[in-house]
Amino acid sequence: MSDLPESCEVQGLLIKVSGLDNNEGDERVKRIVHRVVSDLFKTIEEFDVQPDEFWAAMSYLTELGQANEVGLLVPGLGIETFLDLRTDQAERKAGVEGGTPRTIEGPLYVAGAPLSKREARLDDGSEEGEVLFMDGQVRDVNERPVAGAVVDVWHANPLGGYSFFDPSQPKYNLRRRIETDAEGRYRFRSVLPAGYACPPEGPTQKLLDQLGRHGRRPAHIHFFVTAPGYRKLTTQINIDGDEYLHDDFAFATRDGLIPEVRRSTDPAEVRARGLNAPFAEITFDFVLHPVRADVPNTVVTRPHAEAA
Ligand code: MBD
Ligand code: FE
Repeated sequence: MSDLPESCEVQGLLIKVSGLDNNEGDERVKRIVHRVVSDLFKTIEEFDVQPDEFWAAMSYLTELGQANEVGLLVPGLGIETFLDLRTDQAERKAGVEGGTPRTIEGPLYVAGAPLSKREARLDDGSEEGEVLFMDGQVRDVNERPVAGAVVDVWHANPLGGYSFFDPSQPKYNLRRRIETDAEGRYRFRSVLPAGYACPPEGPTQKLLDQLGRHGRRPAHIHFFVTAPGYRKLTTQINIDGDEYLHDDFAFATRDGLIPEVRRSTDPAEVRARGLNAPFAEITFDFVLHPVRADVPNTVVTRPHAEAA
């Protein structure tokens, strides 16, 4: 590898590129741009990247944005998990321990889902799939129930598609916000999701193919759990038994997030629920930390769609 990136000429170029020779602008942005562009120059040098390879990469980024898949490639490259690991580490350093593990938000949250007290039904009866009853309690790390917490839940349908992003689904299908009762309890009825697969013709899968990787996620259910005075929890549960449970392209599976799925096949129980086929039940409690002034908060600001 040549030392061109280290030469006076290129070092001077990098200083000017990142505005480090002027007194305007934002100091942090300048330093980060300097680092990122320097590292890119070194990468180009080390791999002897040719101009047409470089422009293929730029076309790729353009395509990624145009396909609205930036939020899909980020978890696929483990970057969203890395951000979580850094938050975990900051909490550990501050002695914030225990509680429900966090895991990534992913790109498919839609804000503004219908809000109800204590319980909800997430589907409108049009989904063909195994019925799921899920319930649990929101508590704090001192075992106290958290009344008035909001459990914001979203998941895919039995075909692996998310409402809004899959326009064939009803508005806010499989998306609800449920406020916990005086004992911190919530419950909902839904249908078991299937795992997600990256769009096979999209730019994310195109890169994964070149890495010899699949773009599949195990079946999962997402949650934001919030309550005044508590740190926001962003997490997911996985549906046990999925073949991708420990082979998630988005690296979101964590210990403590794989609850038991109870199967009810007893005809009397099935009838008592007003159903005509066996159903699944999951109980999962969420444990929150009280707010702390000395650790960065866990509310992540990022763009979210809102269903029209
Ligand atoms: C998903 O459903 C998801 O949760 C993530 C992280 C990436 C792609 C699809
Ligand atoms: Fe998801």
